[in-house]
Amino acid sequence: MAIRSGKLFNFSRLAAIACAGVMLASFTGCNKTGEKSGSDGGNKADLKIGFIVKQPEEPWFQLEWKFAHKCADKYGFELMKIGAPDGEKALTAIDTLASSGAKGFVICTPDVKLGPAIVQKAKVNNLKLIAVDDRFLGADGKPMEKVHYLGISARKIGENVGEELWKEMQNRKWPVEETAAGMVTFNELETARERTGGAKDALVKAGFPADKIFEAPQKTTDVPGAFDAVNILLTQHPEVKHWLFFGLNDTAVMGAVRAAEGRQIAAQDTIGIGINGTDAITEFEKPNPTGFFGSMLLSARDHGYKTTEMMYNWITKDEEPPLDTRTVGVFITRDNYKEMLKEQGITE
Ligand code: FCA
Repeated sequence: MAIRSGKLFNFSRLAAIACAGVMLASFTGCNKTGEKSGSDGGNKADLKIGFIVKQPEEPWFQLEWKFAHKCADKYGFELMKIGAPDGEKALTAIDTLASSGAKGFVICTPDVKLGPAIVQKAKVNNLKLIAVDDRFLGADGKPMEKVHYLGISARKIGENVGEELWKEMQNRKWPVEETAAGMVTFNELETARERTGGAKDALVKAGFPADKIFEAPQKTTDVPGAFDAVNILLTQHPEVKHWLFFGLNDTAVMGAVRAAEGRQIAAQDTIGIGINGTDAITEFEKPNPTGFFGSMLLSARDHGYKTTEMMYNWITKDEEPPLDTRTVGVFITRDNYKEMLKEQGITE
């Protein structure tokens, strides 16, 4: 299932293709034309690198794969893309990679607590490993700082979300007394805690009352998970006229916005700001504005291409990547998203 189209791509179609692919086969690989390598002494076409993601149906992960694929195309190795929505599939995926002769893999794990098991499996199979997006947790519950990691500057990006929410609330001249914020949380994940915590702190710093920021814990990090969480919150607060929504990513905010719509809260009474900038596209493309106001567009190129390139250089040139690399985000709305997506190489 090669995702090669460089054209403006239809995320929902891609998602459907991905799901089908994931169900039909546990992994997909893309053969490259042979090219003799230098220092690794082998044929580059024989080199295999894995890229495992936790939610292959999410547009963000589609993009990571797309950029990882570009890296494989450039260097001429085989990329093995594997969707692993649960722990068992993630561990099996590593075995699959090992038995196929892969030399390393990049992974966004479905469960950060699997960190020690993944490290162990990689070690036994002599596979190099880079964690992307979600940092592993050790048995002591602390981040595994010795595992190479590339992720977002989660706190800073969260703070930007809070600042933009406040700015737009001022634009709309909403009185603080009539407004509340729905914070869709997923506290099991460090990067999620930092994002939502950063947004909350920035809102409070700007002057938003802390006691009007209500948590809506999502059980699953998808649209239904956020929808259910926010639906409960809206039932509890029928007095609120205007809502701000934020969460771990676009999906969380999309669920929140759908829940508000379900309760007949108008789009102009809702300001949702997500993170990823990927699921946001379908919202911005709707003819009439929805409550999904904006998103922090992350660099899928860095998360997909750069991690894969780091892995390639590590395997072929023994260049060890930095232990911790962080990426930034830029704010997009209906007004600038087309231009920003082009700038990021997401669309042409
Ligand atoms: C986490 C989220 C994704 C994306 C990524 C950078 O894995 O679940 O949606 O935001 O971090």
